[in-house]
Amino acid sequence: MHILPKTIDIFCRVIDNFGDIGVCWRLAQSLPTEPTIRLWVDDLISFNKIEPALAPNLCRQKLNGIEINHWHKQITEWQAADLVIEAFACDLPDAYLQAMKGHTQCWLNLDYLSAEKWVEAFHRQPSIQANGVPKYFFFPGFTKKTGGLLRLHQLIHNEQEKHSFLKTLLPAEAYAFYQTKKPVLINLFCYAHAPIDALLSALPKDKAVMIVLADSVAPQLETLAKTLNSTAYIQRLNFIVQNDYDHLLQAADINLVRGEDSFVQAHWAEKPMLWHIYPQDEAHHLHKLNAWLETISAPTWLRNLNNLWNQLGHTQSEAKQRKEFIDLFANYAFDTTGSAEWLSFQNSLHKQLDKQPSLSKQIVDFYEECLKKS
Ligand code: TRH
Repeated sequence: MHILPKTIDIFCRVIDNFGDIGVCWRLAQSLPTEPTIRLWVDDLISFNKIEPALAPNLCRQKLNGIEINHWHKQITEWQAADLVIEAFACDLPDAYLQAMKGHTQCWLNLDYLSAEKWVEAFHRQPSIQANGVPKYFFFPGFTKKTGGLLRLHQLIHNEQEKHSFLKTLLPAEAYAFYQTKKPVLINLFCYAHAPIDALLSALPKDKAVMIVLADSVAPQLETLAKTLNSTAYIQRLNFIVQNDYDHLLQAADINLVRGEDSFVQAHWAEKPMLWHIYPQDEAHHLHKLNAWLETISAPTWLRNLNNLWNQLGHTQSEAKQRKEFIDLFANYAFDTTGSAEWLSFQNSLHKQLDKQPSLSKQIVDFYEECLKKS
């Protein structure tokens, strides 16, 4: 029998894009339902993009059992929770830090995901804070010595469910194309510098392909497709609800994902995936990318594909590298033998990750440990 906190506060500051709120919203919904969970978010407009049921003008509202609060500077009175999750070192208000004294049993800084080795040594380490409450580093990750991953459950179980989901997601004309041509469905989510021209050039001429993407992603796609005489069916969608995006990950044949949250969730979809990682100074993101590829024991072709997907658009890429990407993607995503190998790799990776307790379970277990220590 677990001892659960009575109250959990999750603090989220939106830096840019949708990953910060994407992770926090997913985490809030994946924790046990018994405690009162309050999610404090400084930017409800971004939140509303991934969850349109949320009213961005309300200071407080309840959604899916979670109390959502607009976190702003004018709040002076705080009641601290038993378990406090500070997402990505977002700096809690001074008055809240004071309210934590003698009340909060467990305070976690939930860090960004990285498969780099050093993470294991820092995971669960305390750092003493001025208010006397120990704060622990909590790192999500792919190995036993990390906090695990946010878990996406099976949402689409069979062809019929896939079709009924796509029927509601896609405009009628696009769904008719999907039904009749049975295209390879690519879910495309990447940053602006992705080598879209190379992607289009890798698509087969003898197979139908459909690319589904959100309105703001790869704005040059249609123009490039015209220039390259691509026959791919391109369907743009308004930014969709996070839950629909999760379904799309499982309905697609290939997931091209980015950031942190879509990247993690794509692992559970068991489909060929490429990661377009958030670019960082001094190309640190490439270390992170390769740390992930090393951790999951990716075969060489997959390491090359991911590295090329991230680097081609960035530099004045050489024709040789472009050709390498095009050949690799064409072979492994579309050729029968190659795609079977990729699928089988993702299946085994899924099995391996499935053995690891989820991030939310590890957080709740850690709370119990904190109680024992106090
Ligand atoms: O939006 P991102 O690029 O966020 C990134 C990462 O968090 C990165 O680590 C961080 O440093 C940077 O922002 C500032 O990509 P990510 O993490 O995949 O988050 C996107 C979220 O949006 C995810 O929860 C899925 C969701 N989503 C929708 O709900 N609807 C959509 O149509 C799409 C395309 C995504």
